[in-house]
Amino acid sequence: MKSVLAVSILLVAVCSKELFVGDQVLRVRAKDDTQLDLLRQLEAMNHLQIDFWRSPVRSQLPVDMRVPFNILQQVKVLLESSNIEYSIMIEDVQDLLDQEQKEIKESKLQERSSETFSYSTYHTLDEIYSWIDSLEMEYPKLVSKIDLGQSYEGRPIYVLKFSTGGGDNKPAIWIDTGIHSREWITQATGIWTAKKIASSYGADPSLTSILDNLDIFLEIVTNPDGYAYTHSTNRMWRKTRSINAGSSCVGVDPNRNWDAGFGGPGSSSNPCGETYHGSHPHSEPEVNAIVDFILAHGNVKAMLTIHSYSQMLLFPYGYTNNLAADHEELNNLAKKAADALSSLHGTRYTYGSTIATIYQADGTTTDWAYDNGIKYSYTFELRDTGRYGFILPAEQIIPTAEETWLALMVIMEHTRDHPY
Ligand code: BHK
Ligand code: ZN
Repeated sequence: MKSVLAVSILLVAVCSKELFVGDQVLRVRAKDDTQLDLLRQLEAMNHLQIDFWRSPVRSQLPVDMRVPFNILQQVKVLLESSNIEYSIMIEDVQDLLDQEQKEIKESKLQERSSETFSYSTYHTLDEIYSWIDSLEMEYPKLVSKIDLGQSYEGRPIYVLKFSTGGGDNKPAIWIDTGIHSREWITQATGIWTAKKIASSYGADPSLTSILDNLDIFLEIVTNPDGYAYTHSTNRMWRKTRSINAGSSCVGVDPNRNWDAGFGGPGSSSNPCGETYHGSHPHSEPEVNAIVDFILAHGNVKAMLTIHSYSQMLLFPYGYTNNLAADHEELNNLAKKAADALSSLHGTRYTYGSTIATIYQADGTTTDWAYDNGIKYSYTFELRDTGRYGFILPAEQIIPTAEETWLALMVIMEHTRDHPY
């Protein structure tokens, strides 16, 4: 009996998941700078554990905050007494997560009985990694898996290469999903997109001509440690899982860790912050692996990094108000891509430079790519605009991936037709 007890205590210690019972996501609108300042102060109080899904940056933009149950009443009283308007976007975060898990279990049963892989459910890291192997086996002439090295915790980092041959330095398009681990719709979209690319070659004339001229690299799980952690322990984990010297807070924001305006005001210097930039540029092995790969490749023409949520298409710059030299072209292409995307299900995207459209953000993927000569450099923020936020129901995976594909195709076609 004693050992049974010991084992169960151990299991609880090892496997216990963070619960979000009674947590709510509040949508807040600051009417002026005073109200904005108050929200900013709340964000700076890391110990409160308020999770800002969308940060307070300017008074017009909505702020989404997941407020832990234990301080919910105080936060509401504070907002009300400061005349700050809010609405409840998610009544109970844990309810949504329970539904998500229930749906995953049901899909697993389905997958087992039909011996098929479901594109309309969320998968674990191990499932994605075995699926990658099966894709490579199904399309051996077109698809190969590249090992980019190891994550901080020692997990392999894989990139899929789609190539019709022509040497190692054929012009290329880079796509990554899941650099922020909790943005589950993005890894799921990455899986669907990989299958779409593989199955469209020779069937879809436009994709065929893209692949005849360019290689495509697709990294589906760009933050494997974080992704594993969202399944095992904390569904809301965004950052990497590296240990920070001198702090008990874990992780670096991999979208603030790039060597482009690194460490400026559009990132946090506090290891406990959700936008912590890390100790130095490319400190995170997950970022450094991509940097090394892309610089060694030397002929990447487009870099598309996929996040959620907000329904936006963003391009440089994030770290400066200076317009990119190619601002006009990037803006026109963004409009074309957003129009194509909305043509399928009516999903509306806003687009523009990062700093003008959301906020100053330093050390981002998109700015690094652009400053390193990759002209077609975009960040996607997929569905939705906050109804479900990071907990997007799985029934939206395929519609999201389908509409995103139309925008990706517009950008890839333009890249093909505008060699530089
Ligand atoms: C997008 C593009 C470039 C810089 C920042 C962003 C917003 C993104 C972020 O890194 O803060 C928001 C986010 O993850 C949620 O997807
Ligand atoms: Zn993100």
